[in-house]
Amino acid sequence: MQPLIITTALTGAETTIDAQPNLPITPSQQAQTAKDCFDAGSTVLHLHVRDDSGNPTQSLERFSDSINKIRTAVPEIIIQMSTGGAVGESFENRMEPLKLKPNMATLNAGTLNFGDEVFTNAPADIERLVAYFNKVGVVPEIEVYESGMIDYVAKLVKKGLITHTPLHVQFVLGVPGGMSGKPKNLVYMAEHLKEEIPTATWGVAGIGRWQLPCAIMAIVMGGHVRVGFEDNIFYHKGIVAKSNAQLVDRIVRIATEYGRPIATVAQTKEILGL
Ligand code: KMH
Ligand code: ZN
Repeated sequence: MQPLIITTALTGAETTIDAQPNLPITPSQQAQTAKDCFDAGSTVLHLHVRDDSGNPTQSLERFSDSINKIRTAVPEIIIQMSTGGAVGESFENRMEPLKLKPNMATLNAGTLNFGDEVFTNAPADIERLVAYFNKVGVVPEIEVYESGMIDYVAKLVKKGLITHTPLHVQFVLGVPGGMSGKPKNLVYMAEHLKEEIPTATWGVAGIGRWQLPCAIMAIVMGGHVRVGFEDNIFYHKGIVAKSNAQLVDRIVRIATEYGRPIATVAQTKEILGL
């Protein structure tokens, strides 16, 4: 089995400081969190940023501030920028931070209900984004919320529009309105991906109460794991986690007990083709 890549989605766009008082918001807080999570064993940072009021933003300047501080604190960490942003953000704004040429960025593979809102990713916008990724030379991580999105991505691969190999797919399971993180769903998604894009690697971001069970399954199944306050704010039911690093620590302990090694930066780059 491949070494386990642990991604930390440290801030997100939806989590509030009221719900999770330890949410890193400022560039300095994000840099400290990046260092703590890297020291704990996480080699990839899934990055959203906030403005001074704590609201989600796709501002180039704010991304630049955060990335500069993160790079100073922990130069080795792989930064994966969000092009998903917050629900309702315009596609133009969502694409904006790619100008900073991150190591990697997310590419959301379709539209779904997202709580009471709609997270819109129209085919024309996705294909525009794919072309931009290719032009700027950013490696995509494909965010997939249900199985039809795998078929759509496979079509883009077959058409030669998505060219990066091995393609890395993140199953995001448990969004209210999307596919849940039940074990049978994850097994199905992994098998379906294998049929459609045999060379692809995958990770799973379980939302809310699905974070831990999905992570444990991925450790056993040979997938990779995403944890962090973007997806889940709790350590146990009703107990708010102390830090993102606490969630990383738990995954490292479980994987180590199971006998799956944690990926180093070099191994992460090799697996992701960075
Ligand atoms: N905030 C979600 C609506 C991504 O980062 O690419 C979308 C999201 C996906 O977080
Ligand atoms: Zn995100």
